[in-house]
Amino acid sequence: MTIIKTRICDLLGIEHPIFQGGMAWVASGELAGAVSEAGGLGIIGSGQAPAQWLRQEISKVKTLTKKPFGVNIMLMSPFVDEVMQVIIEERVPVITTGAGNPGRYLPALREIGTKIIPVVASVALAKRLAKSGVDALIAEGHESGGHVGEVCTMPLVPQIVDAVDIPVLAAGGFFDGRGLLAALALGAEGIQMGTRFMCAAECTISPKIKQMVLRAKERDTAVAGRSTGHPVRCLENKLMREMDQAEKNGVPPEAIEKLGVGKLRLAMVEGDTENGSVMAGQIAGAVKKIEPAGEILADVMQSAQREWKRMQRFLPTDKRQESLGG
Ligand code: TUI
Repeated sequence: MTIIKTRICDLLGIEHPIFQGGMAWVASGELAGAVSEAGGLGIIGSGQAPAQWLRQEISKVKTLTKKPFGVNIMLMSPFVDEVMQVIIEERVPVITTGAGNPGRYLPALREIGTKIIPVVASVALAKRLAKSGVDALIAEGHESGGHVGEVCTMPLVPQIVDAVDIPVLAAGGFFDGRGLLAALALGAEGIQMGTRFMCAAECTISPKIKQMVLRAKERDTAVAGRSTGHPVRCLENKLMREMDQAEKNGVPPEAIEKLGVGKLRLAMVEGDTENGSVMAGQIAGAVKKIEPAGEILADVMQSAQREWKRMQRFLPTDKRQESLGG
């Protein structure tokens, strides 16, 4: 059994330092429960869903596992206050946040002992949040799916690691144990994967979207909506071409924003691969099969072991330490 223990494992009481991204309209209780039960951190993506939906998904997770799990709060959601209320009532052990600054919610969460792990895309916000007492950070690079910052994972992670004292996880472009070891080498203490978990057997999205991810190559994503101030990375399709054309034609940002409304649900739930917003990261090209979440986690850990062993070849024989096992 491959063992990699970081401060994240101790902080949260999880076996492997691997988070499943809290993807809106993708990461339901079923997926989160399976990931947590297998030793990672499963995260429900609350997106723009109302509080009632979240309450139901939290109870689903609680039937699937007794282990820690998380909820992602999308800070642009109109329901963010009521979602926060549910998190407090249900005493959710871990929250991650995205698409904004969670500053004003920190005191209430700290009071109930919830671990707070914001997703950040810049050193400036990482520093500000570390000062305000969050437990860890996720540094998310431009390779990621969905709402993205400008800086790629490789330069972002070490700069955030150097700027703060709390544990940092890396997100954006991760798929297997090679990436996990690379993230550790950059100073991170774990990784978050989204795109690979879209193709987990327990993931409840439309099978048509899973097939689209399985067919995707490394150049098949693009970023749209830069003029709106919150660009999103998706697989190329008709909607993406329309948004691109609208931006080139100088259509005002509010109108471009409108083109995207309701389109994430249209893709993930209805399975509309052409008119929906198929948010996915550049690593989509590496995802080749649908498999249970537990097998994804096992594969990441086993491939980390293989890669660790391979890298030992760069050392003189008497300096080799070939096993990550315990
Ligand atoms: O949040 C994400 N990824 C997302 S959210 C989402 S749902 C959505 N739907 C329509 C439009 C926009 C989003 C899909 N994917 N990742 C975490 C993340 N947060 N990446 C970047 C950021 C971020 C960006 C700016 C965090 C903070 C920030 O600055 C806010 C501030 O006030 O400084």
